[in-house]
Amino acid sequence: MENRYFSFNNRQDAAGKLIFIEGEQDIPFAIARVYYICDVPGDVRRGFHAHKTLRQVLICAQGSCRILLDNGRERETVKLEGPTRGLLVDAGVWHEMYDFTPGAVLLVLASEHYDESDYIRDYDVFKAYRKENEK
Ligand code: T46
Repeated sequence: MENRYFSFNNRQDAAGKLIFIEGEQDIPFAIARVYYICDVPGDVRRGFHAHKTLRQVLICAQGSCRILLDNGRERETVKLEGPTRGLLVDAGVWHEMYDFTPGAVLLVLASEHYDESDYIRDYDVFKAYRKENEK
């Protein structure tokens, strides 16, 4: 499975670190929405869905977590750590997020506004959707 990673610009000096990300320049889409996930207990798994059209870049701005990615044929687990590293989760990829360290903050840049009808939350439906769309 070919995952796409980003390494974001940062300016660091004695006063700390500043990281900046520009839509359509540093990532391959315009940013329509930003959300972040925090206070996740270490034994909890989130996600369990794919999106039909939404593209997202995930950044573990604080701490670390693991992301399971599944394109319907292959599964892979990625460890996300550090505010300058981004992972593209493209449309049609089943994903789960887990192993959040205490205080971890998962920042998400999304290509679209929130739309529940874009979610596929059933794994069997996801498999059938992938099969149908690969024809
Ligand atoms: C994703 C992964 C990485 C909203 O009302 N607006 C929003 O923009 C979002 C993202 C969520 N919500 C609501 C929908 C649910 O009632 O917040 C609640 C929790 O969302 P969900 O259970 O989908 O959370 P996760 O962590 O399983 O998934 C989230 C995103 O929803 C999803 O798009 O790809 O993070």
